[in-house]
Amino acid sequence: MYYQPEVETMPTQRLQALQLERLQELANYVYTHIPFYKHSFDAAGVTPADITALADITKLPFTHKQDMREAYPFKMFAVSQDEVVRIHASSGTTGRAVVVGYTKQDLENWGDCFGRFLVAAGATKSSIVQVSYGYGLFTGGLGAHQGGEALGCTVIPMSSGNTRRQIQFLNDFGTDILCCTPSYALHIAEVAIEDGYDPPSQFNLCAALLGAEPCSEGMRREIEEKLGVKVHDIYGLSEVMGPGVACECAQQQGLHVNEDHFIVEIIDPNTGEPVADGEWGEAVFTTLTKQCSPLIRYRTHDITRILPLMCDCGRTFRRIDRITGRTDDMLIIRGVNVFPSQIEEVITGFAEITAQYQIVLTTANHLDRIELRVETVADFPFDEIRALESLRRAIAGELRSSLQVAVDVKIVEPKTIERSEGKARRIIDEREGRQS
Ligand code: DLL
Repeated sequence: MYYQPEVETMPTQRLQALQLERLQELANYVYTHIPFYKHSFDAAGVTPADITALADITKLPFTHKQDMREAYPFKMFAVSQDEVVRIHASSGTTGRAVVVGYTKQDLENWGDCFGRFLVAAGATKSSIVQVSYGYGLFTGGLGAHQGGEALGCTVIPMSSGNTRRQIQFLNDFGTDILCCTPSYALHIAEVAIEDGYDPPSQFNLCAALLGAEPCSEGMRREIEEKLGVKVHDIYGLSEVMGPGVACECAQQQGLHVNEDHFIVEIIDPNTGEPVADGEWGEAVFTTLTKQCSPLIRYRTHDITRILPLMCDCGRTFRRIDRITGRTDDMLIIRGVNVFPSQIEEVITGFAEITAQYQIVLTTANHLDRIELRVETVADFPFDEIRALESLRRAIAGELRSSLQVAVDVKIVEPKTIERSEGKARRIIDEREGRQS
């Protein structure tokens, strides 16, 4: 039921005392080991000694992705090179790569954090865990891998891709737990069904730990039905740890943050001020135990909120709601703010189309134009113009009434939208002067 019960169910007061102790140590540690933090604390007029209560965290300056980029490659490392045993890095397609280092202890903590997720999803030592996140500089593959090994599971290091082989192993090895992105899980399910499998009755899967991208409730239900699994949303980011930051328990009502390792704050992204529990805002993380790449108040740009009530599962770690999107993903369609995940939620309500979609942004007469491409399920009568037109109108109408947005809907033939083996590319930005 728990991987580390004494920690995961720690009474709130004790947990907060532990967090404060660790935060004070961390403030000292970064101030004396990372010049960037010495400068930023000095510029903000704050010293480590000013942290006397957890609420004092707001006195500390934020860390931004740009700060990490400027520190490329190793200027934010707090330990000497002989203590660094692993490096991960972001792809760097939109700028310099963000490089994050790990000591042996960092890797051990990471394994424990992910081990907790596996146990929350029902895994035991005898489980077979198929890791179909990409291995490499991306944290998904190796992060899930060491969680499985920490728990003592049998880990299959599949990485992403080679979908038919994935399916063969799911079937032949009797995999219990699948770890990959939601869009890849859906793709695996579709290909398996196309190849004549009935996953719920033929596969032994009981849970899937899916994350690295948003997944609407509609998409979650579709994956659960098609694969016959319970889907647990898992959240993390390379800068903070990788997968290991927060995960849903069996209740599937919000993601428990590993609060002995991280402090989560929710702020108003415009003012930087904290918002009340239950209010939506940007998640900000402080790492409490990282040795190589510790971070103070890292701005994630991910939108979520704290769920104020205690969870029935007995874990005392607070929960964040599922990430609805990123502040930089928000589309403004004729003045209305909308996240791709909200569009996904609406379209997954239509049985005639799949959960695969793309949002194409173009410029027409100096105005943004938004086209939503969706594809029909294989048995939809695609050649019947009237059926197609009435479906198109129904989708556009539902988007208008639920989200108040007017979107051009284009229905395309089955299997024509690009499938993803990692994070899905949902937005194609072809607006003048931009590229995605
Ligand atoms: O995606 C780490 C990860 C791997 C998490 C595997 C979960 C599973 P990055 O590539 O640095 O790291 O991307 C981090 O992905 O800031 C979010 O915008 C998004 N993201 C991650 N998990 C979720 C999720 C990994 N469960 C960025 N729901 C984050 C929605 C997510 N978005």
